[in-house]
Amino acid sequence: MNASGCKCTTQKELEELNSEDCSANIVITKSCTLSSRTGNTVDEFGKNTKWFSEIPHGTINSNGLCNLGIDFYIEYGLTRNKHNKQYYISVAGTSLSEKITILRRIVNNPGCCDLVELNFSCPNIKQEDFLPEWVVIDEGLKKIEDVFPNLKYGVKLPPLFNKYQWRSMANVLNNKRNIMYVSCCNSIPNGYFPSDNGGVIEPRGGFGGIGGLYLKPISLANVKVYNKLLHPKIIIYGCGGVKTPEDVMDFKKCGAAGVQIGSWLMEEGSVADKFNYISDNTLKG
Ligand code: RRO
Repeated sequence: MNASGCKCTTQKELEELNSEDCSANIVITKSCTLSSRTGNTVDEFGKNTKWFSEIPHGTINSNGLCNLGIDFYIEYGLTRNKHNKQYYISVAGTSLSEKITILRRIVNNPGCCDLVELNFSCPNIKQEDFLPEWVVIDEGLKKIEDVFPNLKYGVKLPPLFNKYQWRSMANVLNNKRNIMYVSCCNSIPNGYFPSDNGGVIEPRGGFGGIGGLYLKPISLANVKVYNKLLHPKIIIYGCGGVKTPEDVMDFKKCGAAGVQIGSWLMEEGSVADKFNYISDNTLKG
């Protein structure tokens, strides 16, 4: 499947992923909010900004949750030609209460998606709190399971870096009833890469989420540890720097059931060709 945020915001992008000619078996949307927003893609004067850049071994972005709003992603899910593919809606919102409102719309439109992915780890919007990630996720998932006892979901996890953090997060996730999968990991927050004139991206002073090869060993470590710590019913997807069949194998060796392809989709070239190259050259199982 694609990683949420990469070539999955507009109807045209979703159609490409969802096309019969593309071997992605799951299509996931850009993380959405209740209403559409331009995020950091437009500055205060209405001019388009450079919010994404390739850097030597990966990417940096400060998209800021630019998306078409939940109603668009519901409508797309209800009207798309299924082509035997699953369709997941990634839900962010800018607060827990907004997440709940978005989820209510999803629940009120049965069949609009196969699963939701909850994104608690957007690196590019204003932090409302400074609590550890597992505390925020625990509070969020408890509330969501309370309000929607039958809603199954996946969670996009932030990259974590030591045993204490991993154990704390695993403990939170293992205590949830409706979690189906985790995706490891979202981009590394607040990287910076200089250009001749400030950073290579414009919003937030040039600071943004780092993806691609920089992320790969970090994601592999997260996948490997969670494979030990998480209840086996929780599927683990690897996400970070996947560009070759060997990358997929590396994630599988660490215990991933599948991968999400992110930064690579942002490079030149057809999204379908990239998925087809990976699936034609990767052993199944
Ligand atoms: O929109 C973004 O800036 C963004 C999001 Br929501 C996310 O989860 N990860 C990322 O790298 N960028």
